[in-house]
Amino acid sequence: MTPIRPPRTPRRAPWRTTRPLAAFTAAAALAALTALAPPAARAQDKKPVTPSELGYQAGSSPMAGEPMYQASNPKAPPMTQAEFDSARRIYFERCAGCHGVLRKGATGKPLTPDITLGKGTDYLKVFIAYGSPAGMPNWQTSGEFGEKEVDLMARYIQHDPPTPPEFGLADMKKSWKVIVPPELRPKKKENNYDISNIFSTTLRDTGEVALIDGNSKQIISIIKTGYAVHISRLSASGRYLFVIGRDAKINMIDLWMAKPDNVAEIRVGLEARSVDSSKFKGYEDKYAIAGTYWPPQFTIMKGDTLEPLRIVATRGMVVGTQEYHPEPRVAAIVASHYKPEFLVNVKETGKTLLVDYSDLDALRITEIGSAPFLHDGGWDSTKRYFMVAANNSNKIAVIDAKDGKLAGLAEVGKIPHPGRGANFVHPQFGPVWATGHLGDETISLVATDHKRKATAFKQVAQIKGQGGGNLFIKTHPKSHNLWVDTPLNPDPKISQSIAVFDIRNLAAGFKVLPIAEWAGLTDDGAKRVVQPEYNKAGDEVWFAVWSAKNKQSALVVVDDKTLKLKAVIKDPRLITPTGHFNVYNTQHDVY
Ligand code: DHE
Repeated sequence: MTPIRPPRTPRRAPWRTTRPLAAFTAAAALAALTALAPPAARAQDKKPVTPSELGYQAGSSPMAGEPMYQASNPKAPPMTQAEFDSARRIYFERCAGCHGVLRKGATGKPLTPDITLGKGTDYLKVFIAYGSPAGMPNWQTSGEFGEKEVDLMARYIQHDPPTPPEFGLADMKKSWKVIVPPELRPKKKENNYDISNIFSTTLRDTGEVALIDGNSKQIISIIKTGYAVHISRLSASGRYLFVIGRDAKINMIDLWMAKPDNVAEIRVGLEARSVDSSKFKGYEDKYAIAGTYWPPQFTIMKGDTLEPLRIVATRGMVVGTQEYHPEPRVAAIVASHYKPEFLVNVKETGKTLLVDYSDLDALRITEIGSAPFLHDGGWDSTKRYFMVAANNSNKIAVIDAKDGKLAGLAEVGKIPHPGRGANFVHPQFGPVWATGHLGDETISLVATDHKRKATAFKQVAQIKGQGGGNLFIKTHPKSHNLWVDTPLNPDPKISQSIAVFDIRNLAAGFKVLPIAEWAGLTDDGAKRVVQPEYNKAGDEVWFAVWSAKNKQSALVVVDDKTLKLKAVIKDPRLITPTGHFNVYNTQHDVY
């Protein structure tokens, strides 16, 4: 399953049975749905949830295949080991993204036995079958589950949640491989590529990255990486490329080799999304860091070999409520330019950890609470302020990396999703950083000049884009264009095109470029246009046209000045391209 597929779209699952929903009537469903949630939650349930928001959050977890201990609750309806294993697999593939690994609740509601046992099997079956206005998919009526699976899941969630295994130093070391030791690596660049203009393109469903020469637009090589690879980041020197998969596997690629390839790899957990490397003066390329969704922790590694050095758990108290959270996942990580620190954003607790790596034996961590759930973000133009989306709170938290404190908490639109955001100088408000939103069509501009006290770190303007379902937004210091994608919008016209604004006259609205159409793909299907990314010179913009695994995809390159098509890159090896990362811009945090 692709994580962004709207769950309400019927699709035949491998475990699906075809028997009709005999036992439930719509009236029974309604009664059960109304009664399941406590009154406060019911009020909140009225908030409409778009399929895009839902599908995006409810990504499949790679932990479905992990063996886990079956803890039977004697009060829960019995299950055989085979039933338990099958339900657990479905849970991790379909439910964990929203309800959490330990079922303590995240975007979805908690499903622990203290809540579910009192409801009973019949009751839960109705909920699973029909879904809820709060966003629970209608698993049976959409055709995703058969009656058998609904019954299985209703029984499963009354048992104690199985806990996936921890993943400590010994496990990491078992997975760690130094493929080419530092002393055997090139002493100088051994290829003729302009490596600062290489793009690392995620090939999501094949677990690979394509390295593409930004100048010739030719594929240099396709490199095997982790499962459902997520992002690429560069070392401070620009020599090493770090790629992380959803399965928490990190690949370290040496761009100096005659043909760039993996020189080290490691797994730092069972599920992950973020990786970076130290950038402060004197520590360039010295350390790498990766955060994991499971176990909830981050790991600091040697920058040239990925040898794991320090593992730090992120379990702890949630900001505000100060309740314990057992699985706060690590979201975006960035390396500070002001201090020898990593900024580690912890999703569920709503905290940014400033991790001082100058002494790994006496690790100092400054904890800054803002709001849940911290997800993605980027630097302001001065690289002093890290702007991170608290997506469940509709806020942007501004972390001051120089003074080590929260500089502001800006109210923005519904479910901000900036990627790394976009910095430009607004004709009226001065320097601003912009984010789009998954949940609405607005683009929020947050002022970042601390000297303009009245507006600093507040939303100063909102502009309207094509629609909701935005994931990434981009500009470049040399450009006056602002590019806004909408790959999760349910309307194919919108998900297959891009909006471009002229920053000098935002009030004039946007132009729409039909990127997917320009790609000239003949297959039908999704063709989502995703993630604008500039080349090093800042004069062309690259987009992925992301089709299904068995359909043709492409990369489309647009001339930033003329807004005309410049190139289409097609190759049978470009399967499910999603993100693409220009070496220079990623290395220097240019966006
Ligand atoms: Fe991402 C960044 C998590 C789904 C493409 N994604 C991130 C980051 C996090 C994250 C925490 C920030 C990393 C950092 O900066 O260190 N993404 C998640 C999820 O939990 C989620 C919602 C569901 C899931 O199961 O993974 C999710 N992400 C997606 C997608 O469906 C996308 C579009 C395609 C894919 O690869 O699955 C996708 N995410 C990306 C990209 C970035 C990213 C391209 C980097 C953006 C950048 O400009 O840096």
